[in-house]
Amino acid sequence: MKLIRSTTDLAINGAPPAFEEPLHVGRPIVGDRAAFLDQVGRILDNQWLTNNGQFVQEFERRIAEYLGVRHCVAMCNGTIALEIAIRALGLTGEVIVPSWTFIATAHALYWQGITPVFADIDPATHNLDPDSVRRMITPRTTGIIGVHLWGRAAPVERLQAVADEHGLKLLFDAAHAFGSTYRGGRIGSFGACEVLSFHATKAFNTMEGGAVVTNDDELAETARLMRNFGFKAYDYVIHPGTNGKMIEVCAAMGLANLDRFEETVAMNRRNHDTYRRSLAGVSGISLLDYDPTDHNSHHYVVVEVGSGSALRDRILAALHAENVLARKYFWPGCHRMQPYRDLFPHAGMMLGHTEKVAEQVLVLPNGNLPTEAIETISDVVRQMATCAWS
Ligand code: T4K
Repeated sequence: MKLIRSTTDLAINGAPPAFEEPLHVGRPIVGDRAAFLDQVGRILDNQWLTNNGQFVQEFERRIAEYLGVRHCVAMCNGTIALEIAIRALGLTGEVIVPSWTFIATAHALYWQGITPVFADIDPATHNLDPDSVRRMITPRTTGIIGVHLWGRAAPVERLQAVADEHGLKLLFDAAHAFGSTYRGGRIGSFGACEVLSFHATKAFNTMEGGAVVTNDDELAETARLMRNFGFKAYDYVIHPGTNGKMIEVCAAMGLANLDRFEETVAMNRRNHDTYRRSLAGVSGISLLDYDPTDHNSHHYVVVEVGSGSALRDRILAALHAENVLARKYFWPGCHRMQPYRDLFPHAGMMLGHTEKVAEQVLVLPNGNLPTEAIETISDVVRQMATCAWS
């Protein structure tokens, strides 16, 4: 990425863009490239490319050990892992989820004929509000999916209490939360199970990948069967299933990235500090805080723009003109996307915080960025915000 000018003039005013190449949110981190390439060579030599090969087994062992959980069942992506977890837990009817999440959380249910019912969030953390969850329970409700959004733990105990009171299953979409902790314990052991995504855009990636992690032996065994067509042994199928397997090359990428994960987190945290310093005191702009008492990969740089969508969208346009491809994840909220928009045309009335947050959020690039790039990005935000308020 080449910085081609400072931002005294904005590209939206006809100046050239600040960056020659686009800066992306979600640029993949490649850990130990040499180790990865070496492992790919071994995979080709082994002539064993998928179907529970030695790299997948080693990956599962290392992830389970890292998370302090009994089982890691690796999958081809986080969405299939969610679908398998939902099916393995026997969810039916309605399941309560936040609308303020990536669309996969809702689709994993709908794809299986289950209705996702959207509950509101706490605007301070962007995570599910257990009181709103309670209001959405009907006789058809069978479960709750909490999402640890931006890697910050959902209110685990309060959601568990709601689930217990009503005899519901609770699982967590931990797609953002690899390496996060909650009250000192690693995310991975909460609820009946937790589901990880190792997509290329995540802090820890296997290119494509995901996993169901759990301390429940029976659930893990069911998930293992389901990800491999229900095969128990050669020519012996004992369960309905699909193809959810992780391939060897993805596991090798994961192993190479796991060895460098703490470096990735340290880099993200430094970047976060730089953003915080650079954006300090800018009227109407605030960086969403991570809980300082818990560990977080600091992967997502989430800015909230105080005066709502008009200014947020102008800042976004200015950043895009500078070749900074900031995102407004997860605007407009799942409830405003199809098929849910038609299914629940009035859902917004129950989702006041979600609707407000969706108009405010801007996600900025993180990862392998020089300090000057972060300062330039922050300058663009500052100039646009200052113009708006003066
Ligand atoms: N639950 C939650 C809460 C999730 O956030 C996700 C996924 C899931 C479940 C499902 O897990 P997976 O089935 O995906 O494992 C991206 C990711 O595709 C998605 O994995 C992720 N969440 C979501 C938050 O972000 P898009 O539609 O924004 O992707 P896209 O193609 O626009 O790429 C994002 C940015 O990253 C772009 O600016 C380009 C850049 N990029 C992307 C890739 C793939 C690169 O620079 N290099 C790359 O290789 O969904």
